Amino acid sequence: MCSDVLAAVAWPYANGPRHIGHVSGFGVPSDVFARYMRMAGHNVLMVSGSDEHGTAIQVKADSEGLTARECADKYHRVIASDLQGLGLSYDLYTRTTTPNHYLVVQEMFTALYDNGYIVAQTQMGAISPSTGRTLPDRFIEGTCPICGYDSARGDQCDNCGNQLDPVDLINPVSRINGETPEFIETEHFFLDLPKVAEQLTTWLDSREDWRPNVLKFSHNLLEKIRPRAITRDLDWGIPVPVEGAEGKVLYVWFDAPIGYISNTKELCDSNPERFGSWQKWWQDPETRLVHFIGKDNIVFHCLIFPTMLKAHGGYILPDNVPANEFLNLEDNKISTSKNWAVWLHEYLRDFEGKQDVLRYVLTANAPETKDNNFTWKDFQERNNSELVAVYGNFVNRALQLTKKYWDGVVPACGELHDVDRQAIQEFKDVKEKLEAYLEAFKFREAQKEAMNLARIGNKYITECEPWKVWKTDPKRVETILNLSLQLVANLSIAFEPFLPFSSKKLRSMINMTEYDWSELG
Ligand code: B3M
Ligand code: ZN
Repeated sequence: MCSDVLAAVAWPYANGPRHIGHVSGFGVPSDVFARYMRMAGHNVLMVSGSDEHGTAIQVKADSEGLTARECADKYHRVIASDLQGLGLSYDLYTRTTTPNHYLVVQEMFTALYDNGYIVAQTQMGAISPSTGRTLPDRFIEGTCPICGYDSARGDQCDNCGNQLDPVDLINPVSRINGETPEFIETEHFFLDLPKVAEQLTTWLDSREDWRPNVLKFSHNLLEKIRPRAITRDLDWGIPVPVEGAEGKVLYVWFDAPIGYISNTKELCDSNPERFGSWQKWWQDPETRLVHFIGKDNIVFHCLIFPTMLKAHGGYILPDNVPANEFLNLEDNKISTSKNWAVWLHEYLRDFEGKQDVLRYVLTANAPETKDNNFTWKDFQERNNSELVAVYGNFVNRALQLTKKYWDGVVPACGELHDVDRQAIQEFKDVKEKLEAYLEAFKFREAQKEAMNLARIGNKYITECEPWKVWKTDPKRVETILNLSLQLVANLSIAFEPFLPFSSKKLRSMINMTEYDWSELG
């Protein structure tokens, strides 16, 4: 049955280029899913954009001597072009600095405020004793009181994922000049998360097909949920639409997830005939909303944003949030500050035309259930012994043999032998597994099955030995090559979600125009 599927993919901060850790967490899996769903006949929107507010951008801008806006402009361009370069098939990749986004966010705030889910409260905020500047979120760092991680931030610990307040940090220091902040009472607007907690618990309890680690993490956080400040004393951000709140902006994590809605609105308003109304995507209970994120974003997508959607009323909640764990590089944590990363723009420059190899390796090592590792040795091995020796070899054999014996024309299929029937049956079994894995967000396993199709093809050609049969029974070779070429066509379909560049090439080699998933088999 055809359904509406909204793939809502995490919005990268426009504070620098992206690395393989990011694209393994949210990028490649979201694209595998969206491409598969489109081919399976669903109505798919894949939306995202650059996250341009917040202290992540301000800190970077300060370090480069830019304004926050200049910094956001600069990295939005880099990120958008890199993600597109890797073949991520967004319907719209926008940004959070558009007037449309400001409007949608302010409307959401006002609705939540009017509905009684936003309340004013005082909290202890950090300020710099030497400059008087406020030091929210990423402007201060310290030791996490929960897990002991020494680079926890004023709003969240990236190691254990817990939400923090600046005053919670042990040994807090300013990232601007290393001084110890002072704490003063400040008034802010808080999102009343406990008010919706019971509903969220019931909702999470009903999500039996979610990844266990995502559910466990969300339930744990929900147990200790408290109101969270959603405004900041900063000048970079979306102004708080309340009289008397001049000088305050909305917390970046309040505005960014609303980007999923404002993006959809921008897209639908630009072409309603093609995309329909934005309400259809957000207010119809039949729509499947799926978020693709890294595990450090779970709290925002499984608790805070759903709270906002509930508090507003009329919106659907995510159908699934298949969050990924982290990817390490050569057994060490990827680190921007230590420049320990494979940067996407460098990969795309140094391995021109080899996007699919990176996509393949990232899916093969996807951190779906636990942290995983990227190594260059593994990259080389998977390229040589899987992509070249299995996939490439099979395609090459099937096409070369057809060229040799039939001058490149697809021969007719004659009577089937046992070996043919067996290959067809094996193929069907693998196809079923492949689909089941894709539906269940198990992309590593799915990709393994797609590669098994090429293995079936290699085994089939080796067993049939068309080069020997040719001498005695050329008619039989027609059938062997016909089936081999059908397998090649199927490979191009099965691999389209994973290796879209190669699949396209393959299609042009065999002159194939249709490539719906229903053609597979
Ligand atoms: N920009 C966090 C991150 O890049 C954040 C995601 C927003 S999703 C709405 O990790
Ligand atoms: Zn922690």
